[in-house]
Amino acid sequence: MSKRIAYYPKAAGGLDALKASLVALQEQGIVAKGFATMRNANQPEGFDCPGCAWPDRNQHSSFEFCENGVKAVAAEATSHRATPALFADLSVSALMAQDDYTLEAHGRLTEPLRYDAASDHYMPISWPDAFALIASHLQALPTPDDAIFYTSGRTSNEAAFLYQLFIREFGTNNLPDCSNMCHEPSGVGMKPQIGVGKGTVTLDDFTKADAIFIFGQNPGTNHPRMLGELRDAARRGCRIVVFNPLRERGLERFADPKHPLELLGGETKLASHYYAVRIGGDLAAAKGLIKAVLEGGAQDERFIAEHTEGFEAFMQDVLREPWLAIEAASGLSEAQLREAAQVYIESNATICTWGMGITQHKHSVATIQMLVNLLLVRGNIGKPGAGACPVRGHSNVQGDRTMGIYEKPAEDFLDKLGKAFDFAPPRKHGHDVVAAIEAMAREPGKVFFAMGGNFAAATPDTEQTWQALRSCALTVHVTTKLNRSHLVHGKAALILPCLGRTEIDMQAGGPQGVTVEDSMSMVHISLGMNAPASNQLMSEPAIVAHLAAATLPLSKTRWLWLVEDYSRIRDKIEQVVEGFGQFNERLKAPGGFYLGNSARERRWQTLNSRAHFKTHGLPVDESSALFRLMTVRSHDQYNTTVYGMDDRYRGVWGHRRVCFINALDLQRLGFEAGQWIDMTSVWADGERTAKRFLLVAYDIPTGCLASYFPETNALVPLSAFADEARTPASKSVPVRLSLHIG
Ligand SMILES: Nc1nc2c(c(=O)[nH]1)N[C@H]1C(S)=C(S)[C@@H](COP(=O)(O)OP(=O)(O)OC[C@H]3O[C@@H](n4cnc5c(=O)[nH]c(N)nc54)[C@H](O)[C@@H]3O)O[C@H]1N2
Ligand SMILES: Nc1nc2c(c(=O)[nH]1)N[C@H]1C(S)=C(S)[C@@H](COP(=O)(O)OP(=O)(O)OC[C@H]3O[C@@H](n4cnc5c(=O)[nH]c(N)nc54)[C@H](O)[C@@H]3O)O[C@H]1N2
Ligand SMILES: [Mo]
Repeated sequence: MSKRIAYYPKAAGGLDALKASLVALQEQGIVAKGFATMRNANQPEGFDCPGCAWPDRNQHSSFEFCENGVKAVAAEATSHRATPALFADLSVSALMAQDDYTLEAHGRLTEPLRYDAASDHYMPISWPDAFALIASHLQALPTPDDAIFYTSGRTSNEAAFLYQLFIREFGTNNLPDCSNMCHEPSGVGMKPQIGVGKGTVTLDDFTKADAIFIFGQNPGTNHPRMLGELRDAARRGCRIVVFNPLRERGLERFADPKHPLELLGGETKLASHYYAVRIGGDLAAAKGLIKAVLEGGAQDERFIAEHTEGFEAFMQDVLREPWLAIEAASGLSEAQLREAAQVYIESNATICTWGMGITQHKHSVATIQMLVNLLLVRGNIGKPGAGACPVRGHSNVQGDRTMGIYEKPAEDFLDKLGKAFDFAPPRKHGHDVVAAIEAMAREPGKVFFAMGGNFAAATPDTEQTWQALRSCALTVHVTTKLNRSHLVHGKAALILPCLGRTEIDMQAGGPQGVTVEDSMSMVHISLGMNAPASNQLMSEPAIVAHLAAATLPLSKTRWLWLVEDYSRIRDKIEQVVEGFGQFNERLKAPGGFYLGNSARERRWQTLNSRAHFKTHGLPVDESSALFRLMTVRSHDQYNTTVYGMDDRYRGVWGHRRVCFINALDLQRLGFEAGQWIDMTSVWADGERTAKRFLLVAYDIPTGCLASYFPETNALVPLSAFADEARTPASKSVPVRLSLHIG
């Protein structure tokens, strides 16, 4: 393994992105199939890329190249298989000793598997026996609330809708999902403020904005197709203003692999202004921007008077906030903030985008509300080229929520669901991710069921989460590939292998398509085209239907009939979910249809039909003696799926256990780059340590550290989460460092 850690001088994208894609296809043994498959990614007649939730341009005809999209597709279309022979060969303890990269590299699972405690091996089980086993466990629970049903965000609308229906007919709202760890604060913050919890912009707005402000997001790695929009925007003179503790290569310069000249070395400068805000400093930074706007009298008086509420009190609070306090909390100078505010003032239409750098903090809801305040103060919601753009992660995480994957469902949604399927849905709110872990740890004997994802690795407080999962009576994972969660199992355990997006989903009524909703509320169809990885795979909707039929003998829902033809499921969705009228019909339009957004039309669905300014003080930093660690993604991973050991744009090769630190901090500690350290997080309930990380001197503000997740999840205390939204605060872990011994 190479130990080289070096600066990466080039623009993001370019030839290196093409090379990396080819390597990904080679590693999966699918060069020819890979190219054929990629031609169908994000095409009107193709499948929706499982990579991320960034939208596609309507009816585009040319192949939209995306390196990390290729990796995501290649990982699914791989030629490698994890067959029962692998599990006969390796016990669960033996597999446990392998790292995440190796587990992933075993390839696609081919048959349902049951854990055999006597031998500590997974063994094949038939689908009917698997369903019967789950049904008997569920039926034996003292109350339906003893079951927990997790969802990751790749699950299609059809599967998600059936899944939540099954769970609610079974009798619980215990529906934690990956959103709880992701953009939950965006919805929680925006809903009371502007009446919607989703982004208010469409792709078209990116072609009209005068300025785009990007907070806490790394699109070069996580939403590479966004770089194409930023490139075009920069080229027509739109100003791109970035707030990020790290100088992310993908936000600085981009060479679009679709343009031959750029492949040969031409490139576009993206960010016109880059501010290395300190970790957790964005609320203060946004408040500083607003203060500069107000001091210059540059607010949009007309919009404020016509559409908003609470401006006077808000303005007084902002004007009272001392610049010194803003500077200390943001890590940026008054001059820097005034400079950024000037860009904002000169722009007639501004978009604000944000990602995990904003949501995964204790004060994330307040920060998001301050970003929305920033937009409102100059009327930047509900006009072309302007608006709020929380950039979602998983390709259908937004759609899953729309379909009812939510532990706190609206009464109105439950009313309609109960009416459409003739049953009485449970009304008591269920567990989110953090509460689910607490409940499993507190009360042994539960059933944990996961529709995708990697709960054991993605969640905080690894030790406590693992203990929680291990105290379950049964754990079940519907999945495409082997991951850590299948090995950290309950007394009984099942792995149920399913079809992926890229594969043909054949049901009694012929090949089926599924639908997804992207980050900008476009709903469209996704049609697989590859032969399934094994002839024993079932689709997610079919798995839910068979499980429901086995578990709920008295259900009035015609489960198996519904999955013969998914348009039947869509007819039901139409009856229950707002905005899906004539669902099947409207899907026929190439590129699908737009769900609409009331705030975009300046209809404020709040209690008094106005948009609200929300006043917030600066967060208090209680642990200034410690470092603040942000746990981020490398360029070679998809959440907990590790594709490789490099992080090209940050110049890291061959390592994942690294800790980025400012050279001044190294000096202060008397440490040197290249030394191995342990990180210990300090929290009210005690200390947690993760061992053996390589120090890398990096351009990051002093007092701030960065490292990759999931390796660092052991450090995130379960009770460290966002106020109101309860999203783990995995971007501000208070830690100290010590030299690693041994
Ligand atoms: N290839 C690939 N694509 C992905 C994923 C993946 O893992 N791999 N994951 C998907 C998912 S589920 C999601 S949610 C998205 C995630 O996409 P991002 O939101 O880009 O996620 P992170 O890598 O966690 O990066 C967060 C960024 O925020 C910055 N940051 C951290 N703390 C702060 C802060 O306090 N303030 C500011 N201003 N910035 C901060 C970091 O330096 C980093 O640049 O991507 C999706 N797409
Ligand atoms: N410390 C720290 N922790 C974090 C984050 C962070 O930034 N820092 N980010 C958080 C975020 S934003 C998110 S969204 C969560 C992600 O949490 P999860 O969604 O739970 O995790 P993933 O790694 O995306 O799940 C990957 C697994 O999904 C399965 N899979 C892939 N495709 C399919 C499919 O089509 N169907 C099914 N059934 N299964 C499939 C495969 O088994 C694969 O191993 O992690 C969170 N955890
Ligand atoms: Mo996410």
